[in-house]
Amino acid sequence: MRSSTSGLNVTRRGFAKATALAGIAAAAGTGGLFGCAPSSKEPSESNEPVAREEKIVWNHCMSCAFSCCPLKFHVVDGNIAWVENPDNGSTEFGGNQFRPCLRGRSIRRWINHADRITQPMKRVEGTKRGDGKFEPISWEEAIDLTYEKLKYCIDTYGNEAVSRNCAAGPGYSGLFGRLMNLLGGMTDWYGTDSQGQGCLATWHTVYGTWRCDGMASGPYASDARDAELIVLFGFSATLSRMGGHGSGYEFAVARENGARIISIDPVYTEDSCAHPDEWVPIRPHTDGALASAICYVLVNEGLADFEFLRTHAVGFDEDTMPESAKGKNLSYKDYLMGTGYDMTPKTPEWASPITQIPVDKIYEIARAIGNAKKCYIAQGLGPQRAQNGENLARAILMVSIISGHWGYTGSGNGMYPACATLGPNIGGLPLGENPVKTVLPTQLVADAIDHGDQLTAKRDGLWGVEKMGTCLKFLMADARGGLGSSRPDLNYIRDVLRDESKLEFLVGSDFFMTSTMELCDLVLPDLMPYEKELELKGTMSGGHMSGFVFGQKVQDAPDGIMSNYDFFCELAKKFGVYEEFSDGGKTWDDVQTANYEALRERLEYMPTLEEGIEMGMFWHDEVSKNSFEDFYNDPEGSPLGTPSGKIEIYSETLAELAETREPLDEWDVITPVATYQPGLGSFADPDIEQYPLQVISIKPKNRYHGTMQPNELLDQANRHTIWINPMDAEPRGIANGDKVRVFNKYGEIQIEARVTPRVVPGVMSMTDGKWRVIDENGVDVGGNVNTLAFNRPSPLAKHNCNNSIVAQVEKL
Ligand SMILES: Nc1nc2c(c(=O)[nH]1)N[C@H]1C(S)=C(S)[C@@H](COP(=O)(O)OP(=O)(O)OC[C@H]3O[C@@H](n4cnc5c(=O)[nH]c(N)nc54)[C@H](O)[C@@H]3O)O[C@H]1N2
Ligand SMILES: Nc1nc2c(c(=O)[nH]1)N[C@H]1C(S)=C(S)[C@@H](COP(=O)(O)OP(=O)(O)OC[C@H]3O[C@@H](n4cnc5c(=O)[nH]c(N)nc54)[C@H](O)[C@@H]3O)O[C@H]1N2
Ligand code: SF4
Ligand SMILES: [Mo]
Repeated sequence: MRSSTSGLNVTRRGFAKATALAGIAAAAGTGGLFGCAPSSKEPSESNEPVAREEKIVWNHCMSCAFSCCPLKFHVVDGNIAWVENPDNGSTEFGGNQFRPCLRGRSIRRWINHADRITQPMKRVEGTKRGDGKFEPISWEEAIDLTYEKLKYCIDTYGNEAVSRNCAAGPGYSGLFGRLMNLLGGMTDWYGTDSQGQGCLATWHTVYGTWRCDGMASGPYASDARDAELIVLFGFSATLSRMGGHGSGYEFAVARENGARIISIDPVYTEDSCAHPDEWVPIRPHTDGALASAICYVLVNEGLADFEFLRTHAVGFDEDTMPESAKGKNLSYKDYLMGTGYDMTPKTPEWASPITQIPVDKIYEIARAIGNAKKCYIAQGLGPQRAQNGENLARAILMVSIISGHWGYTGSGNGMYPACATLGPNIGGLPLGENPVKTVLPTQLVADAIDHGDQLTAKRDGLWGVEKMGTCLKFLMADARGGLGSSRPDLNYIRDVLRDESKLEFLVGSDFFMTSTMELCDLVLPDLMPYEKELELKGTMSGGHMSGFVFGQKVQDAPDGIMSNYDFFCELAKKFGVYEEFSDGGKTWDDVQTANYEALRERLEYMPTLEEGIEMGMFWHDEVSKNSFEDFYNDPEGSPLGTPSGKIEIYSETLAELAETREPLDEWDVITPVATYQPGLGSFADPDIEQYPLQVISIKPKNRYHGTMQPNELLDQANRHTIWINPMDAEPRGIANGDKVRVFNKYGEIQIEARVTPRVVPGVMSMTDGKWRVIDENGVDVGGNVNTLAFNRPSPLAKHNCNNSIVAQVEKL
């Protein structure tokens, strides 16, 4: 049973009844259903339907970080009855409307789910992390326990032994970091699970610096509207940006405007179906070979933009090589033509057996790109989430650069389309200075627990220090999944966490007992945005449409939940730093209000907070402009941030890193130009003999990774299956709907098979994020793909290689 603090008890039946009554009232034409009419408190003496109070409350869908669609909640007598999409914008084809997808529209099934955790839960003494045995404790006990453990770890092991886990929770606000910085700091991390390798690629090619959105700062997808040709490498926008203001829709508009759309993906995704010009099936991890061959044809046939390469880039050919590398056949042209590096010309004939794309098709794509006046080239984040991800992402960038379809409005820069936004997160309080200098790549958190004292800058990519001085002993996993479902090699992580001699304390905060929460010592329930008085959030879109939601409390939270902010305030009191932590006693609403005022100073056209609340949401059309356009128009006057100020096709920094980094083995390859590297976990992995199929993942339609899994209706609508090509299924006797075991040396999952030609032979595809269920044999019968992935990080970014999996499949 779920109860609200207003004293209204809502069972599921009662809830359905209230909704039905609202329906009757509406049908009977009873006034006051919309717009806060007073509810009838008197029992009705006649058979007249009882009017219920119905009002519309704006908030946003927190499901996918790349959209945050505005939602109009219809609230009847204090409870969500249904969700409507906003009606602002234009319904004409080519116009934009914020249209939430199925997850947003059915969000009440998640918000109101009976499995919400409503009390702090402590792991039962004598059980191990992951055993799933918890007992409820009071908030006082939870605060005391966290205080004791954190203080003990700081006093005993030092601040460097404390950290937080990175992952995707859109509600994350950095509060633990702020508290820790007041207490002497903690080990921080860089990167994301989304685009670590890609960010390194753009850093060393176009930015000259680390940008957390390094891949996602390409032009909007709406730039593609007047493109002649759109080439997408592993970008399933229709799946991963499902809102009406998303890239999927923008590509549909471009298609209707006459663009030819080529989708290069091992999976026949919704994008390939929706824009049926062309699906070019590719073997995973081989985009580097395809991209090199495209560039080879562009150069060989005179279709490259040689003038642009001369004025805007270094390292294309000998003439534009930096002094340090002249005369050594180290230019990109040398790599392509086979006069340097591996001395192999990167012809389509060379790339075809690697990529499994026919030779003629590669020539045809290259010529189409080379001859197009306006070509929008973009890559998704799936391809770079691989062991050879940095080089692969850079190679795709090269297609844009070499063809000259880079930097102007209408080109895609070969990057991930940016999201127009008015400020994605209104933010919390400033983090402050962190006295601890150790910064880990996100991927290495489990390693830092297991053997942090052996991690180094040279081998493991630490920032700030040459070597870490300790293992991690205290970890905060607030508003994040990560360790239990989203990081590679979940069995390794679980083993590390179950050994209590390693991590002393793991605190998590979430709405449900997720796979990550199950591994915690203490689980703290949190308020959802719909239960906070004020929830300010910018939408993000793949197009040019920017919105801002002035979210209001939709309904009361289940009894007993304390917000994350209030929890950290209480913890700060224990440590005697409350005043500093809360910036003089600010409430969360105060913080949000102050941050909004700061945003308004930057964006003067935004309404006042009061006006915004009245409106529910505000939006405007951003002018599409390629973020590199100034450099494109004037490379000398507006140089890039790279050491040379130009596009670095050859990077001296990478050449140096190739010399100074300690590779783990011969698979850890860093090269100064973008080269094709086969990569572990690909068809070139020696393990392929034993585990002959590659496994990659796509984004689930019914979840945001693991978020929203408890919405059973959506779970049924989008069953959790693994896609297998008939050529692989038939010899194994696997038919559609069969239960299969998928296994390799890292673990085993059990899952339903979907036999379909929508995935290339030799590859299986499934969705990420599913919560694990470990049976008595250690098999993940929940079916999380990361049970099969390896823990080893990529060569340069030292990030997660979730798509680098080889495995075998058998019918159960
Ligand atoms: N429905 C839904 N939408 C989401 C999310 C969600 O969980 N659910 N998550 C959000 C998040 S956090 C992110 S980061 C974005 C990511 O958004 P995207 O980058 O669009 O999605 P990915 O699933 O990372 O990968 C995209 C595609 O890469 C393909 N792919 C995999 N390996 C290769 C390869 O080697 N070569 C080529 N050419 N293609 C390959 C996959 O088949 C997939 O179609 O999505 C966001 N949107
Ligand atoms: N194999 C494979 N692995 C992948 C990927 C892949 O494509 N394939 N994709 C990767 C990508 S792109 C990403 S971003 C990661 C995502 O990795 P995760 O972060 O693990 O994603 P979620 O499962 O959505 O977990 C986020 C959790 O935060 C909680 N949360 C959200 N908001 C709040 C809040 O306000 N307060 C609190 N307390 N909790 C909140 C949600 O309920 C949810 O349980 O996974 C990565 N892992
Ligand atoms: S596209 Fe993403 S943010 Fe928008 S409604 Fe769907 S899940 Fe929610
Ligand atoms: Mo992501």
